[in-house]
Amino acid sequence: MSLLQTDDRTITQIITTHRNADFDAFASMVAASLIYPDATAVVPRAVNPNVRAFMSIHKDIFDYVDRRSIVAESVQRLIVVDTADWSRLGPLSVLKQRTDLWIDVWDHHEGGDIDASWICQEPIGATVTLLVRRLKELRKLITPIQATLLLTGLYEDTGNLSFSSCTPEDAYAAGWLLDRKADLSLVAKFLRPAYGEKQKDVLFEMLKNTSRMKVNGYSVSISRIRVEGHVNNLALVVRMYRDIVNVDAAFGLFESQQKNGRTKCMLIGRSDHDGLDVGSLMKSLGGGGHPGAGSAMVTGVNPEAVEQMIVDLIEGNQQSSVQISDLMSFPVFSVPSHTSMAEVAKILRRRGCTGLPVVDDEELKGIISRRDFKKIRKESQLSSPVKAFMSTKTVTIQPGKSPIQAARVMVRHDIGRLPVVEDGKLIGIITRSDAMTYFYDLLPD
Ligand SMILES: [Mn+2]
Repeated sequence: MSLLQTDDRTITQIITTHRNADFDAFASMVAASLIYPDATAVVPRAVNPNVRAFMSIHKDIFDYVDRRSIVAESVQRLIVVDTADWSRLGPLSVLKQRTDLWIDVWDHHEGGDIDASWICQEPIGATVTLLVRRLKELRKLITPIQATLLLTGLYEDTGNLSFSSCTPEDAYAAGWLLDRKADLSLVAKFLRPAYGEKQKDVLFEMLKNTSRMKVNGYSVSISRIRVEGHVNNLALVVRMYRDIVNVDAAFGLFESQQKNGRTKCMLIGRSDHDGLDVGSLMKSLGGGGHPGAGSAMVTGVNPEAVEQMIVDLIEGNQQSSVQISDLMSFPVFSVPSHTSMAEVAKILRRRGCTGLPVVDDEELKGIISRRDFKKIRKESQLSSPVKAFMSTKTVTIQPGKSPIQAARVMVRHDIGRLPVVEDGKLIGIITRSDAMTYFYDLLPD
């Protein structure tokens, strides 16, 4: 800890953040200390291992103290970054009792029970972005090292600006930090520290037991591993695992035996798919996180049950969202199977479409498309019924499936439209452009 703090100065203003501080939390403290020059940063004792590594290298650059240097009674102003929850502040939560305390909060999470005197709380990619906004307004000069640290926090919480929680302002903030000489190779180094022997062992163990499954159209891998003692950086291991196994979402379920004999499960998830929000999934299990990454600690539940809970939550996640039936077109224009090819050609031309479903008594018999006309060898065949030329191996989809699943089926079979079928009956059709409409949020209200 820094020795710059001398005993003759009473600390009256402090900046702090949540326990297990990540880069966004730590960098936000550093940014806050530029905004509040009279305040002293109090780093929680528990910080993430990669943040710890950063701090040990940069000891002399940032001025911070341990909470033991703080006399709670002398504090007049408390500045909290990256959380708005007393329970996440650790021992400093004793300040909750104080009624005369001025409290400033900077946070990008929802909710929290800190009754702030002043608050800046917005749903944005990183807390750092909120502080950069103020640094810009104040025209503060920051050093390349500070810019690098701030960018590391911003990149960590936005998945290098790729998570769906990332906003344009996060990207502009990143640009501003790059302008101030943030070093991208250092950012990458801090966010992806080298793997130690223990991490490698865990990763190899996970890869040995790899299993993949399909849950509501998502490829998912859940790996259960028994770990002895404490292993740092399991989140990195899970990220690496997801990259190698190449699934939409990977989960590591790390079991360890507690002193009282009960099993403790550390659950860490990584998602590379916008539709699968690992953070909200973990929230349902008592943890938290962001759309791309999250974790939860589950005790007293057997690991099989935790595995089943993950699967159920992913299934539930899909059901609550948009289904094919919300996007499909209906009624569907179709032709009966006795229609002549000449008639079909006319209809296709008139309607300007490339294919039509063939339906008898609401039942889908096949699909006729422009391509099928290539099968016609002589003029006289134009008077033959469509059933002789239509393709009967039609790919269909059920109304309860998701737009993502529809898009995947269309890509896999190289088709632009999918008949929506329920109990053998054609009830609608979904086209590639319907699916695109959904993905680009152009859905009508
Ligand atoms: Mn954050």
